[in-house]
Amino acid sequence: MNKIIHKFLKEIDSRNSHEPEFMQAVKEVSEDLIPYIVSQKIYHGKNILMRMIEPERVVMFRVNWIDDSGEIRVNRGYRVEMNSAIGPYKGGLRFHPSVNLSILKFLAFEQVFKNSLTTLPMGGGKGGSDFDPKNKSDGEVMRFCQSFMTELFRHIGPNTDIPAGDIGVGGREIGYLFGQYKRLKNEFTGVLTGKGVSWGGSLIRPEATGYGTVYFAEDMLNHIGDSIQGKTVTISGSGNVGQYAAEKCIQLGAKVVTMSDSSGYIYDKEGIDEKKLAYIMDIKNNKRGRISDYLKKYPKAEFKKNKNPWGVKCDVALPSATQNELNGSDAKLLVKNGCICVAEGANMPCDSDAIKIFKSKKVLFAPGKASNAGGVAVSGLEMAQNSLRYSWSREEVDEKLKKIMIRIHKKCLEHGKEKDYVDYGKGANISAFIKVADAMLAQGVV
Ligand code: NDP
Ligand code: 2IT
Repeated sequence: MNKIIHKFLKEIDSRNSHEPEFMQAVKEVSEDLIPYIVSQKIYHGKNILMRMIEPERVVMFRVNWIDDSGEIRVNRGYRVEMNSAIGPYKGGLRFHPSVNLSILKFLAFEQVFKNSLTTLPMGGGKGGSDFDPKNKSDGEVMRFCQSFMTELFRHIGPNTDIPAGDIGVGGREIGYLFGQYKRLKNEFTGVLTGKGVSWGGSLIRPEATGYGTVYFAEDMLNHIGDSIQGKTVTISGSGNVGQYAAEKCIQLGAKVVTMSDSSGYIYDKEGIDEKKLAYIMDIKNNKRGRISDYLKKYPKAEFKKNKNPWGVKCDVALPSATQNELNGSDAKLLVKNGCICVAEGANMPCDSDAIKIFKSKKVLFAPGKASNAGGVAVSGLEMAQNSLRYSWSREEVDEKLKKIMIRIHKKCLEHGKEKDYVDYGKGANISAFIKVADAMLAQGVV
């Protein structure tokens, strides 16, 4: 079996060797899927995984815009349309200086599997730009978004490709992008998700990824007869996912002791309560400040510059910032300090060494495509509400989100259950694969 996997990855590598993040994601999925495919007559010999790895379409384009000093700036825009077997392309847009094709292909590839797990009819895609929204005025962000959409609009549509937010793209950016799409097309449609509630957005969409991640951690803990109540939790990131993961942990009676951003982490040993979290939300969302500003109001907390929080003792860890932010040494430290559960809020935050360590030590480990699927699931619910020209209440959406997370957990058990451990990664990969592969086979070689 190892030989077959090795040969397959060698072929993929010869085409994509300059894309390390994409290769990392492909390797992780292939190691679970190839043994399964080989064992199933309907999938074996159809080159089905090879077809899933090649994006259906990639669009790259120039984005010119003018900054506040009158200077002309040039950025690069992308949309990776990975797979449309089970629905229109769906996935976020990331604005961050690190964005390149490798990162967007890994994200689009993961999105195909994640969207399949949600049980909703959504294919997978991802896009973005190397534009850095940090330290830009609202006017600069607006002009960039308008220029970005002036090219992107011809490739997307409510039945073709429906982008949403990701790192650096929140409610403000979605507003500017939607405004420009509407103007260009003269159409008010659900072409983006994460919209404002008064103009077609869904209640709970901002909360959904973070809440869903905590619901999934709770599902894993419940499965072993435990719960998150009373647990100490470390969280990385303090953006959309980190903030609402913290909020749900607090609501469920857990103690959140860390949050971070790219400059370091804060450790509050007394716990970040609702009032303190509201202060963090104000710093990050309104003032667009740094996590270290937390100490201005809560000086008893500590700020560790340029460090990640994985050395802090915890029961549950929720990495919710970015890819490869938790490596093998971090995983060893977490295990040594008694961590029993890791649920990825971010996409691929744990590198492959870290995942191996969690599995070998039987730590409950949820891959992002399962645990952070609540965000795109509520995006799917936003699309449904837009089609119905109707909106559901907070309670209704939250109830649907909880049920979807429980269903994803069950799907992971179906193919990931081992003697005394659940391999959630394997369970997620196989369950997600089956739905997409069956649709691809039914639709022929296209
Ligand atoms: P935000 O932009 O709202 O927040 C990102 C957070 O992560 C910030 O605190 C940011 O710090 C930190 N961060 C970003 N890049 C780095 C880096 N290279 N090193 C250290 N810290 C970093 O993004 P989201 O919260 O939306 O996204 C976080 C993760 O969750 C991403 O992996 C994203 O793909 C994933 N995700 C998001 C979903 C969503 O619905 N938004 C859905 C599913 C997954 P700073 O402010 O200093 O940059
Ligand atoms: O990674 C993700 O799932 C997202 N950024 C959300 C995608 C979406 O379409 O809501």
